[in-house]
Amino acid sequence: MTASTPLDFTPWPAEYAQYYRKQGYWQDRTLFDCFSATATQSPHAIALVCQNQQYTYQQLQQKIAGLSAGLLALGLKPGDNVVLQMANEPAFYICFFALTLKGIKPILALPAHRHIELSYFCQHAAAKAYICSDQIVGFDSQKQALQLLETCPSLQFAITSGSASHPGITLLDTLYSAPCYQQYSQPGDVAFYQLSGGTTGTSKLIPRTHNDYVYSVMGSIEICRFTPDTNYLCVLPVAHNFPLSSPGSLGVFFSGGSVILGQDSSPKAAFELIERHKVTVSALVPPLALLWMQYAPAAGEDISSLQLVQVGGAKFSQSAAQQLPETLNCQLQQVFGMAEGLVNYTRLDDPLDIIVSTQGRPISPDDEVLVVNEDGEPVPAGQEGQLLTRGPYTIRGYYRAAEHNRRAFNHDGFYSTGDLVRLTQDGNIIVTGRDKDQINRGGEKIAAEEVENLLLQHPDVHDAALIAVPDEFLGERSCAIVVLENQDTPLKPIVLKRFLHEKGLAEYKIPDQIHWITVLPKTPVGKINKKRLREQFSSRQLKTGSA
Ligand code: OOB
Repeated sequence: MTASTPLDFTPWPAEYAQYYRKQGYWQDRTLFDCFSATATQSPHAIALVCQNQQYTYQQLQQKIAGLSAGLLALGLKPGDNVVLQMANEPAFYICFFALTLKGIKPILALPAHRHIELSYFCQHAAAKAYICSDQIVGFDSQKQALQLLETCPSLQFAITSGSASHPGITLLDTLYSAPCYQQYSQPGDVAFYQLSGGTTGTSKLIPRTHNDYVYSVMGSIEICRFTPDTNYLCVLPVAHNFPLSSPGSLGVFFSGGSVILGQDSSPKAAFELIERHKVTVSALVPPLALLWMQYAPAAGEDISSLQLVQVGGAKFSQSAAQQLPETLNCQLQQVFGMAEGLVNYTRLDDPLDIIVSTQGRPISPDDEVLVVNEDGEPVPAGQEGQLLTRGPYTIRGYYRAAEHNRRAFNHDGFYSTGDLVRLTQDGNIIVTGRDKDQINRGGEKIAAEEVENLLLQHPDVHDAALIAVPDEFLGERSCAIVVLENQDTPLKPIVLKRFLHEKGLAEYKIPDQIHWITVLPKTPVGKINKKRLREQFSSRQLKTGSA
């Protein structure tokens, strides 16, 4: 009932699967098995705190099993796909475990996703339900749900965690039934889908199995030394791979600590939670780390419980990395990971110069890391090249993306990350750049092609290119270079921004600045010469009139 077709999921070759089991990486336990192990061992320990709500492991486990029964009673079945879009609230974890327990596969949308992204996920995966939060700031998720029900034929249910709903939308709270612990998912099955940052079109769906994900979490727990004493503050979006699994909230649940959920990542709000809940560890993207560091010296809150701050998702500058331990009076760990699998960490006992100048090394001794030149040949340590990887928790293919898979995976099953890196003599990775058409806006990934295609739909746009330009705070911001149909008729950048917004594009993908050009420079083979554009526009400031 839960078997996936080859189109949906590219399994690891049998000899690899066998090897990963033999090595003890794949332990044939489901995500819920791991949660339950903690609930059995420490039923009364606090698993989760959010505002004035608090759950012990036992309470959370009962909620999960109760909801899982209700989801089946509603009409969802093992093997179904659903889109799960939640803010940082306890219902996310309850839904996540309840769905995966019953072999129903959530697609982990981010709170920032809007109609374009959500309708694509629903349609591409023939999703049967859309489950959303009522608490996504500035977003009417119920209106969105009704719109999805209208436009996506596969969608049968829209469910909200809110307390009042439009007709046609089910309240999550009404679904809880008597707990049912029967599992409908095997450890080797796809448990859920993460989303790729994307390079072409909309994000790809990343099928993660119980076995591979549990291993990545367990390996991370060991490296980051999560214990029952860990109080983990989650302020990044709950569903993102970093705060979910590196070791993230799942790492806390599998090791018996407490997750403190924050809705506001700004330093004041976060520091109050750190003080109140004696937070020991948190995960941040670089711009947020910078904000915390700016605020810390004059902060009135006591953050002395903080032992470790993890920074990842985008390159953290060496100078900021150097200052963080002293400024926040805790240890720094750099995390270089990807939703497709591979996660690298600097180790807690690494010398400081490695922690500040590298992005660490893989979780597993059997993560294979290749750095190759443009011909696919390995380059010596110290030399820059493209990073390819293969291993016990790195996927072998995206969901329903045969053509893209041929480009993203080589014939030996290595995933081509699109990152440019250099390996140090001792095996640490330094991220030096990128060979994919993507903008990394402070950890949020934007596929240039997706935005370009939408810009081209505007009747006044003749040609368009989206590039990354340096930004002091975000690392990179996005800049659209546009050729107008009629160059004598000026257009205001705001018109194009509004156009993209009205199309239903996530806000973070809307270009930070827009410039006009008479013709886009081309390479000898006729592709847009983005390198030239970056050189030309990198020093342009954000100013009125340009954006
Ligand atoms: C994490 O996952 P994704 O899927 O949102 O993005 C992956 C990409 C990487 O391929 C790389 O281009 C970039 O984000 N990246 C970094 C980085 N961490 C991620 N680039 C430079 N330095 C870093 N430290 O972003 C993610 C997943 C799990 C753990 C941490 C991050």
